[in-house]
Amino acid sequence: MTTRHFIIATAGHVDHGKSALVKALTGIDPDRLPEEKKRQITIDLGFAVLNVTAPNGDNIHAGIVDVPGHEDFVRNMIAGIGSIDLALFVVAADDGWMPQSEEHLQILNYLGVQRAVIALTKSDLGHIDVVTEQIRERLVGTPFADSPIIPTSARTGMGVETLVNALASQLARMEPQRDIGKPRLFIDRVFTLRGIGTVVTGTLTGGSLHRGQQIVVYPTNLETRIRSIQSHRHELELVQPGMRTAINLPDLSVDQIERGDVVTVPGHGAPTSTLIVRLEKSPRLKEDKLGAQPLKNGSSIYLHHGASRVAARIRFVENGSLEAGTGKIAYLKLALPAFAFIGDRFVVRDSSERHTIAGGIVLDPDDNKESLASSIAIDDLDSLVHATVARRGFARRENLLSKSRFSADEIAEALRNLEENGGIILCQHIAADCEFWRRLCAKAINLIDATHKESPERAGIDLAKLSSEIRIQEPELLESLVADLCEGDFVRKGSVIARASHRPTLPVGVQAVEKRIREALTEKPFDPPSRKTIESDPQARQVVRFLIENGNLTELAPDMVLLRESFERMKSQVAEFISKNGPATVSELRQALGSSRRIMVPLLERLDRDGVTQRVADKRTLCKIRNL
Ligand SMILES: Nc1nc2c(ncn2[C@@H]2O[C@H](COP(=O)(O)OP(=O)(O)OP(=O)(O)O)[C@@H](O)[C@H]2O)c(=O)[nH]1
Ligand SMILES: [Mg+2]
Repeated sequence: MTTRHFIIATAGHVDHGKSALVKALTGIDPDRLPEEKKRQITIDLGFAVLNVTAPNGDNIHAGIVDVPGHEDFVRNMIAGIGSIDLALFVVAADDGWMPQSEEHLQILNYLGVQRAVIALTKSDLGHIDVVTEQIRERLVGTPFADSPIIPTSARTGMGVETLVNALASQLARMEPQRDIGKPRLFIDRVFTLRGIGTVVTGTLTGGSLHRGQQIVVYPTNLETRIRSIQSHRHELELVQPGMRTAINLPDLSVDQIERGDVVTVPGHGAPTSTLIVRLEKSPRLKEDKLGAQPLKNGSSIYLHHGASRVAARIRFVENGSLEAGTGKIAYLKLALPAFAFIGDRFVVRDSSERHTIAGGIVLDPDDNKESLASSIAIDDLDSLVHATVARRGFARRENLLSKSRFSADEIAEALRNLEENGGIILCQHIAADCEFWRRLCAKAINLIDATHKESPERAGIDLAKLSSEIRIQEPELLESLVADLCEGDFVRKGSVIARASHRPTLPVGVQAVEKRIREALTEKPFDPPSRKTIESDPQARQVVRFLIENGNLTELAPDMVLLRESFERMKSQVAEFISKNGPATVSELRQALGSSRRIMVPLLERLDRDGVTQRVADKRTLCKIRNL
């Protein structure tokens, strides 16, 4: 027998009997604050748990979040319903549809809640038929249009069992929240327990968390370890998506964390302060109602995302304002960074926090201007992946769409699909749009060929030059490009890439220059003139470089070159001298070889590096194992 986890949240106007109903369902009074008891009103979120058996025999474990209905506490209400599966929508039979019935319904719609069970509470006080009809009418056109409406009374117990069955049959038809390996716990409570320390609670989504796990709290970026985990007071090793979760973070103090912060695991990107979103204003907002006025460009608002509430400013991509019943793409500039994923839904309230004025969905939490150009199909993973890769032509595979509601495996599979269909190419750490890649390769090939033509004496083009010429800034992109070219007709030699068929040759007509250089270096082979002297003109410079690249000359220092034979001879003479006479100074070796200090110092340094000689005080000895 399996246990499936879900989260239910209440919703509905103040005093309509939400908390009393939760108590009737679960035996738990969700109003826990003294102030709530005194005023007989819910102020902040309350919690309870309901275990039911699905028609197929499965255990269903439902965490219940009881929200306040009073208009002053809508902010708390939204914090509680960020990641719920089912709404327990409450309307009192003696009062009917009221302003927060409407506001809560719109909030649930903005957040994309698809299922509800409607409880017609206080049915002992009458008007069941009239109010049922009124509710049906109000639900037309919403996802709850066909939701069951169950008359209940917390006072007499009427309908409570029917309600439990209705909740069970709704949940039985639902899939538990997905585990995509990207846990996010939007913190809705922070407190400290004596002897235990800081505890945070929230509804877990996106992935599991386990005891001892390394986590990070955003936006503060505090890293710590989970000491212990509870769900509804039970100590657990592991919590899964869709579970009410309390975790003990003893290394953090309560004042380092607040409601709205997010617990997640490192490696899935960072919070950001500009979101690209699609804003929607409910068609239900009638002109005569407050909060119905068109939302103006530049408005200051409050964004409710997860359990957080953050001040933000709206900038529409195309000017104008947002009318009820329409949607628009906008930037949201946040006062504090949010850890939002593509596809996250949110609610917008006005700056005085009196009205819910809009809602929406995150299209791009990373403020890529290119995201605005196309209409982004964020629910279709293949299109989303292709659009993300095509945006800049390429993307690193590793962190592609890390802030999305898809798992790393699903994203990798989408990449493979797209590669098979010829939409993108995958090369090492990079995924690239085919057209972009074709052009990039063509540019690189042109450049390599041009270099071979202009400088046939050179081994090829330096990779640093190649990347700056074709404006590649990311080392991974260059690596992948080189790897791809080298699969074909190109080879990499150290920091140079060339056509495999390329053989460096000096241009005809410079043989005389080469001869002159060789003569200059042969005259006094162990004490040749400086490179500057030899490279008297551009042609000579070209020849010297060619001879170095082809191993005919040895570069001792930037301004010092020797014929390779001279270098080899000097090396063996140094070794011979020391083995015959013991450790020798620079000056002794200089005299013995008939060289100069100018040459001898860099020569010996080179021999030290090559493991031939070793410096001991001011003398050179031979290395035990010599690289002769
Ligand atoms: N007659 C009758 N009274 C009820 C019933 N359910 C709740 N009440 C009463 O209605 C009042 C409000 O109930 P609550 O459960 O606190 O209402 P609420 O919706 O949680 O209120 P807020 O959380 O403040 O929005 C209390 O005095 C309850 O005793 C019911 O089924 N019948
Ligand atoms: Mg209440």
